Amino acid sequence: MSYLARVNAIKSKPRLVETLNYLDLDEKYKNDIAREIRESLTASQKYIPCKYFYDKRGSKLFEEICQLPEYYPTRKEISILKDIAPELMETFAHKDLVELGSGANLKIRILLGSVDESVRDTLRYIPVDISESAVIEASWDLLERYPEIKVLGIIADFTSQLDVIPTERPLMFCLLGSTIGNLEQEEAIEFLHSISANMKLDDTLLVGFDMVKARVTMEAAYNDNQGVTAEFNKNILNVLNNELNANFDLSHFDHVAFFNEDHNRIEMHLKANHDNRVRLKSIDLEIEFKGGETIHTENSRKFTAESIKDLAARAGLSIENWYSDTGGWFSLVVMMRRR
Ligand code: AVJ
Repeated sequence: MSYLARVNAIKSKPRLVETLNYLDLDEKYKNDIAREIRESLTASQKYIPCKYFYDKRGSKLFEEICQLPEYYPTRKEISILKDIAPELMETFAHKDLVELGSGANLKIRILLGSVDESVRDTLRYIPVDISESAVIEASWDLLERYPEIKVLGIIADFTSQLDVIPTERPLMFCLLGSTIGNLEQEEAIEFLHSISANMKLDDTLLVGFDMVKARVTMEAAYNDNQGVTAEFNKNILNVLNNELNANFDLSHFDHVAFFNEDHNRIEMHLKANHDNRVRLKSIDLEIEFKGGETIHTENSRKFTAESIKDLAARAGLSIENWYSDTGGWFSLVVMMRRR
């Protein structure tokens, strides 16, 4: 079914969906992107905030990345989730499952699939994502599988719009896929802090962390043989072409990804392969690129047990449970608000 058909199908089935909300953040989004891109492309190290990867095509490409043989994080996280789902969901009746940066709903399906239909009947799933297509398709797909569940889809930038999430019911926040790794240390602390400020004492927060491991393994995950990650990276220029009426020529930029040891992070860049000039018509901006110059498009931080404990402590969270695969490549950590 086409995307639009799905949207209409959902709208015509209010019985299935308590409220599938489309928060009208369009205006705000337009202001944000104009302001942010003006600032980011005129900085001395040019950059583009990585949330702009996720238009419809970008979200699809990321789904493809998750299937790549080199991209281990999704597979590792899913294998851990399968093991721990029954334990995590044991006392979950009548709660909300809030997924920040939901994308596709594969992981949530593992959690929901581990409980009885009678329990699912009492649950509500709240996917929060900046990508409208991701929220709608994930919600629709979930409702097809589990018509008894309630879904409240929220299209929002969860790093700055946490306040739009209803928190009156008991809940578990999920921040999976090492999404937290996109934030710098101070941003991550502040973000986790704001989540904990929205948590009641019995609420939980499940966070997925990709761990530091052999450099070759990490670098291969961001330099796949089929070039899907390269396409994903370059697509961010398409997003600017579409949103800001820009004229980036994608063939003028090359995908670069490497592990930066000083910061324990994979960095992705787009490297100009010769001098070129780009015009962003909507914001009346012209940018020059020297051959070899890069646009920094993403940080994906990798963690250690120490750095996770430090992060939780500084965000006012206590660690309740810790789950890893046998190789220690990925960790799922259950946190609660510190009393
Ligand atoms: C969705 C942010 C967790 O950092 O690994 C995948 C995004 N970028 N390949 C990650 C991503 C390049 C991904 N996160």
